[in-house]
Amino acid sequence: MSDIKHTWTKEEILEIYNKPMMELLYEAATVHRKFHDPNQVQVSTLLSIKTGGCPEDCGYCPQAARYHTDIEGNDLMTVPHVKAQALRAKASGSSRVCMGAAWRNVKDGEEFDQVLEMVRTINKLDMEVCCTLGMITENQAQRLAEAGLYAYNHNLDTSEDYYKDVISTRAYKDRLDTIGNVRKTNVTVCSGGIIGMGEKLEDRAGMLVALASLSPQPESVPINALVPVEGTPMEEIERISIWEMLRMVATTRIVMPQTQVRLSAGRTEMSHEGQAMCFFAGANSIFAGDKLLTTPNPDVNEDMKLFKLLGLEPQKAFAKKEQPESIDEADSKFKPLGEKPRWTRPGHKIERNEEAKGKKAAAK
Ligand code: SAM
Ligand code: DTB
Ligand code: SF4
Repeated sequence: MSDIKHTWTKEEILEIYNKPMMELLYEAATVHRKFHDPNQVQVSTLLSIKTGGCPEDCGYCPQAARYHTDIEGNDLMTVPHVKAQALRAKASGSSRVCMGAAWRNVKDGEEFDQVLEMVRTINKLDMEVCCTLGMITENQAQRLAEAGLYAYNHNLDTSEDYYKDVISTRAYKDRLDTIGNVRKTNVTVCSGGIIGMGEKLEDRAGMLVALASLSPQPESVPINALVPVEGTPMEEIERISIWEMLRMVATTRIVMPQTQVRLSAGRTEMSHEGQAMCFFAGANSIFAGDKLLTTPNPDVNEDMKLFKLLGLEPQKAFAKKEQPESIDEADSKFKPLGEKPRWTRPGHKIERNEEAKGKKAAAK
């Protein structure tokens, strides 16, 4: 762990990002082989356990209640429904289930208790369990850890600078605090971001500086390409090219050598050849299943065909870290504290977010 560099500057990262493509790919592939088996790819299945109606204003997100998108909102799923979906995912070769909820932050109470039960249930199926539920306190992270959570996903999404142009309802520091709370437990950290939101290359580098400076670095880093969804403030942004994705994946691999780099949103737009190049450049995880949270994802049979063609194998659950134990609620050391944490709400104005909200009113 000690020879991992945490003190990258934006300039150093940009120098890597802008290298001639063949040199960049070669360097990334070399780092990749030193730390990972290049033929193993971790497969996660996303499950939206609570969809839509979110109070936040994330400019990219179809689940924000204030924008006029036509996703179908849903209340929290039941535990048996989640179990059935997890079994399906396992049968299709997935080693991890990642449960997403359109929440700003977790609140102690019945719904969180239900999520804890989902975590216990999936862990008992011998699958890695990940949650992405918004901001959490240290006590909530401890309770998730006790239930048997393997990973918590909370993205920085972009650089601290550009973040102010994307979200006004929470601050970058809140995101870092949640990641810090997860780090106080034995749950692994999954944190990455989105490219193609109109940010500068400096912002991509800035996000990598922030992620790489975490000690330890996140165990997994999802790289999403923006999926522009009608009704969101970013609906008209043009999709990024595969070349930008490749550069981002390769640079992430070089600055975070031990991390699992995950191809996340945007894979429907990538050819098999493009994805193969990403695997060569150090991507070693994907989100599988015909849906991400609300938008389409490649068919799982297509993914398995591609794996076969490339001689890739889905990584077994708990190949990187041993399975956590699931402690029953009755034996829990961490009782709910009913805290009211002071997550910030900067409240600055983001013109395009305001406009998208206005469109909703006009459409009614
Ligand atoms: N509400 C929780 C939160 O924000 O942390 C969890 C769910 S949220 C949808 C998880 C992540 O999905 C976001 O941080 C963002 O990186 C990604 N995401 C959401 N909408 C996206 C889009 N249209 N394109 C690409 N990535 C997106
Ligand atoms: C992550 O970085 N990407 C996933 C997962 N973590 C939760 C979500 C992508 C969502 C894409 C838009 C949607 O389907 O709603
Ligand atoms: Fe809500 Fe998460 Fe979407 Fe932001 S990204 S609007 S917090 S669901």
